[in-house]
Amino acid sequence: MSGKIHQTMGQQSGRRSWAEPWKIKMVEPLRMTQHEDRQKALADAGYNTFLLRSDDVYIDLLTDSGTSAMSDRQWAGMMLGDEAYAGSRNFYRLEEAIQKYYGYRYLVPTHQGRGAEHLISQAAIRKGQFVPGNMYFTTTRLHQELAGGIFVDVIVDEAHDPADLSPFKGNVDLAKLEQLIRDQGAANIAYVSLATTVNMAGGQPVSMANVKALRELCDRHGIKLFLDATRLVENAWFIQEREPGYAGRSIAEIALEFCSYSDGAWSSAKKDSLVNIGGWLAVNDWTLFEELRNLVVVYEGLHTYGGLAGRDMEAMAIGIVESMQDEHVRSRIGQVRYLAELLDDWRIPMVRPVGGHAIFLDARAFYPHLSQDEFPAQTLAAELYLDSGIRSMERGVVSAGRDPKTGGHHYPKLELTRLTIPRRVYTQAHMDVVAESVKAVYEARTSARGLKMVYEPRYLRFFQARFEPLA
Ligand code: PLI
Repeated sequence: MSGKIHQTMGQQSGRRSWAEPWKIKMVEPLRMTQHEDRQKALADAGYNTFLLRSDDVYIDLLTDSGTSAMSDRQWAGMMLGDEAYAGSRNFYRLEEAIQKYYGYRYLVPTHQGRGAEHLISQAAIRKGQFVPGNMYFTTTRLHQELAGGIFVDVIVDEAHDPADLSPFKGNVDLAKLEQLIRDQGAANIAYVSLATTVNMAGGQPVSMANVKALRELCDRHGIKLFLDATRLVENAWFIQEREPGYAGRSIAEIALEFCSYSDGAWSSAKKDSLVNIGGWLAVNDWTLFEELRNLVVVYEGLHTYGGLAGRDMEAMAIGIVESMQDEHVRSRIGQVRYLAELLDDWRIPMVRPVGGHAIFLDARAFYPHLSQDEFPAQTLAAELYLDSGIRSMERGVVSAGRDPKTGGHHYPKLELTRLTIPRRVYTQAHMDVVAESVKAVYEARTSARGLKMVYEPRYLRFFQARFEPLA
């Protein structure tokens, strides 16, 4: 699985390919399907890729969450699970890994990322307070709103433009944040919520200069800064690649420095940390930790397991170490870029620069004849599945949900379909098949008719909404 990218992956001259720093020890057969099978499966699923059975999927690019392949060391670690109710040795191993690689003092494990989001939102938001963040994420914003907070997007404008080539499109616009503080008063800001590589913007990174400046701004106003560290490792890679002064620093060093500017973080370990389940919350302040430790026993489990088995914590501790190795991140992002280069050859519209975990196809550019009320990104995900059995997901108006005040749709500028690459799972040949299917769907773009929503759940509607094709 060598890559054709060499210049962009740091080689100086001549063709020197990169390859994954692992080999395959166990395989899982894939089922290929026929067009008629897929037509039926898609209709049964209400044209929502989340409602497909995975047995009906060929290449699964729904998400990189919990879908990565664990290493032999992680599987061996699973056998070392200490399933004691309290004080499992695996908790202490995980605590050590968090302290070493993320630098925070106190750890609260949770069953996954949204468990951690729930706890931090309940502990740190008072009803009516504002929560500025660098673009919303679905579960993050929902937990902030359920705790009575009001999310305010303070990301740089470039993030909303899929064609803008700025290197750090995940940055906070400090002027927007200052304005919010001036308008509402620092006491009415719960905390700043900073995502590392911004998922909904296309996996765009935050620069070290930006988080440093943010720290200073927060200190001036006495405001806390918490990270969503779910894809911090990928963010560190972009800093190493793009930010002056960081080319010679390791991913682990960069990640640790990044965290040092924050008061704490939460994470879905199902992404960067290479596990199928798990999450955490870690802070430096003892009083806040006490409150979180109080809440975790109500909603997740005892503070030394947080809804996880001992074996899950062991796999996570090992996954954290593996995720911070430069060669791992290089091949992970290299594979995403390999796919991007193939798509580029055919001028497929997508978010640029390409982010760390996925290709985000620009569904507006695919289907300029469809309005956002006809769900272009949902349509594109359906068309891709019909063409080849590849599963992607919508990241547009359906994911954005409704404004809790007005009840109307949020209409995000970005209307995207995400091809998310699980870590250490698919080969370069799979990427070739994906690219060819995207090309076929792009070539048939003028015949796409759009969808109407016929069932809408109350929360996080993109997971369970149902659609029908427009006549
Ligand atoms: O899916 P969870 O509950 O482990 O994590 C929630 C979550 C929090 N932050 C960020 C940036 C995420 O991307 C995230 C989950 N993302 C999913 C499931 C995804 O498909 O992107």
